[in-house]
Amino acid sequence: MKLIGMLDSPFVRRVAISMRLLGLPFEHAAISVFRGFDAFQQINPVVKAPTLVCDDGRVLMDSTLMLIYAEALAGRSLMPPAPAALTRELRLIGLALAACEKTAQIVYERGLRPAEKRHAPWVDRVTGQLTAAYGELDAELAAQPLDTTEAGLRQSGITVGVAWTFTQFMLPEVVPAADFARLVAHASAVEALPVFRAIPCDDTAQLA
Ligand SMILES: N[C@@H](CCC(=O)N[C@@H](CS)C(=O)NCC(=O)O)C(=O)O
Repeated sequence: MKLIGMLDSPFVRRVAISMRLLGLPFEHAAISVFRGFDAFQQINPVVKAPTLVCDDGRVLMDSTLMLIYAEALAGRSLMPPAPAALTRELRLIGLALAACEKTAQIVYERGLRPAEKRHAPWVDRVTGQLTAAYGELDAELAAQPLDTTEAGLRQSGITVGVAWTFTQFMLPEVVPAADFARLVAHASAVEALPVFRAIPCDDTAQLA
């Protein structure tokens, strides 16, 4: 299997960390959807990161769909099986993915759209959504912290940690760390784990 995409993309990074935790071997090609557009297009004409090239040659998109495949290959899941625990798990992952999406929208607005064409009400809307997602996540962690041991880590713990690190890497002034103490504590704990350290948020790239 080959995972394509830069590790400053939280979507790529959550797949890489999960596959490593699941014990699945894979190659990684750090190709940017922007600077490496032509090379990326040769592998996946849709140019979405992450892209997963499976051993049968099929090309998958969307991190959540890849994780379904990865878990089927590994024969085990990073999700809790019981419905009550699963709804919380899915809610946390959904909030973290929304935060990643909103962070990326602001990064794209700043990096790709000419200054004179930026639309402040849109940026304000997205910023409000981003802040709301992290507010909800911080409250969830205050009510019940997540397991941050490598043995006990679930998909929610991975995705929340990866999301927070991504936003702090890209937009620290938009989401002040001082306002989200539980998220800071969670991310600090998981980023210290060997599996997170082995797959760092790539600080050499500006845009995934
Ligand atoms: N829902 C997707 C989101 C993936 C995504 O938006 N990736 C960004 C990079 S962080 C991308 O491919 N951007 C280029 C584009 O959409 O044209 C997932 O979970 O994989």
